[in-house]
Amino acid sequence: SYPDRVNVGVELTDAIVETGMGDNIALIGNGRRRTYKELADWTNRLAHVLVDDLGVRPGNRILIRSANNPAMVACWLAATKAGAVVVNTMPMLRAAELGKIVDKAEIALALCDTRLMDEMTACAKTSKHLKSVVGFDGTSNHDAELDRLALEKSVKFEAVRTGRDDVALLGFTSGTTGEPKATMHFHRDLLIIADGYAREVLDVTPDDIFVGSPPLAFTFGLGGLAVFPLRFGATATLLEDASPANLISIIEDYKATICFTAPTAYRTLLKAIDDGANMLSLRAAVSAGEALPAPVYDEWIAKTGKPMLDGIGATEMLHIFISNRLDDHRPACTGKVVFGYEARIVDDAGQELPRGEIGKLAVRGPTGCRYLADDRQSDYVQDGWNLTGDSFTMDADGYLYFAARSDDMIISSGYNIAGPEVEAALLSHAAVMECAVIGSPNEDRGEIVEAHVVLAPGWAADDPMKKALQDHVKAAIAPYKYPRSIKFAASLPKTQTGKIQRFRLRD
Ligand code: 3SK
Repeated sequence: SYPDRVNVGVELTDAIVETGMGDNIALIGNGRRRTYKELADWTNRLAHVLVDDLGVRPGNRILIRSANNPAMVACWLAATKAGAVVVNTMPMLRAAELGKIVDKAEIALALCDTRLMDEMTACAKTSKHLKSVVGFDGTSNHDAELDRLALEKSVKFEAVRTGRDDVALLGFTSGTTGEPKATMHFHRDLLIIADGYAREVLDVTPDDIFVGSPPLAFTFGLGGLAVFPLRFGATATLLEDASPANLISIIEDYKATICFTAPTAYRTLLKAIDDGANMLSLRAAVSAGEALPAPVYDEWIAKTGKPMLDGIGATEMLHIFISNRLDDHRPACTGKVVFGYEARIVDDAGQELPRGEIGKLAVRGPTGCRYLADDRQSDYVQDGWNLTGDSFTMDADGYLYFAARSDDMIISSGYNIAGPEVEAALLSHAAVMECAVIGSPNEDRGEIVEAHVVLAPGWAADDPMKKALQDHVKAAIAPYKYPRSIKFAASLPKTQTGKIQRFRLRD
């Protein structure tokens, strides 16, 4: 239980200083280390700018656009201290994708790393909501408007006394249709994921050093790379370039103890171990975002002897709600519910199925789905149970085993990609007459985006055309969504009413 008035921005900074951990290193990134005291001061100065200069008031929504770096964390914490509701966004998003988020959340102010301004200002030009875009220096050299304003401010800031059930964060997810949905999360939710999952499953201490690849804009990354370390006076290392090579060198250089990433990256880490890399500082390798293949788990255990913890989370639930444990982990198993959560396996009518039978996963607990103004709320939450869109089985002892995604979402290297959004991008190319996008199983990435394309007359179905279509998609939407596989077809399978039968393409 938390007090009625609690501000998660304060809990992760000033409150840590007050417990005597002010000199602990909070953040490492862009070649600099920041203590908790420095982070508290930095975020207080920024909060002053937001309130005094930019007119931010409690409940205002602020978009942050950045790669993972200390400045992004500082902006997020400062906005939270000012009582704002934050929408963190990925650096790869294009103006049109940012525009959908800005419109949905009715955002008037964006804080943007100056290196990523182009798409943000392009978005502002066409948006009726976005009134101002203020640049910050993601390299932490304090060489942008927000930083210059902050330098003149006091390091003392009276944070807004937000209610524990006030919304602090809007986590965006694109859903199966590509139409973004915003999930509302309270101040207390952000504390609960740390005091639940991070405390119970990871047993975090101030000596821990976190590292990982998920973007802070994805609640998997925000939890694993900011909330969890900062809740316990531990250290977060933030990588703008989270390529496996970089991840490996950070683990080795800083002797990281907890890693958050997806199975694809763990495969690369395993190859690096063969080449002499030392991963033995990691006391927990957290894998989520897609199901962890048993061979990856087995190889990790064989090569490191350290736990690899598969878990499942969802933006709707904020973070991981089913997980293996440090002293109880097994291959091809997602583990048991995290403290405070319940799970059951149900049929299409919502009736609980006997243990061992495959059905829909239904969960409930202290965090849960609250979509912002969205009819899809009643699809996700039924009778108080959250339906995550995954099919699972549960054994007699409560261990849960993933079977499949129940919906059309493509999950590739931990990214959730909505097929219809890729289809829309392909269809905007003159050569494409019809197309259907599916997820195709792939050993390295879990799934890859595969496009089945019917070309308009006169266009050649050859490799240069594939490349042209891939480049076209990369330019239209976030590049990671591009179809790695393109298959040309004379026609697509359809129902009598003309609906494309994607399941036949999958088969
Ligand atoms: O896999 C996901 O979608 C997820 C979302 C939020 C937090 C954690 C995870 C694994």
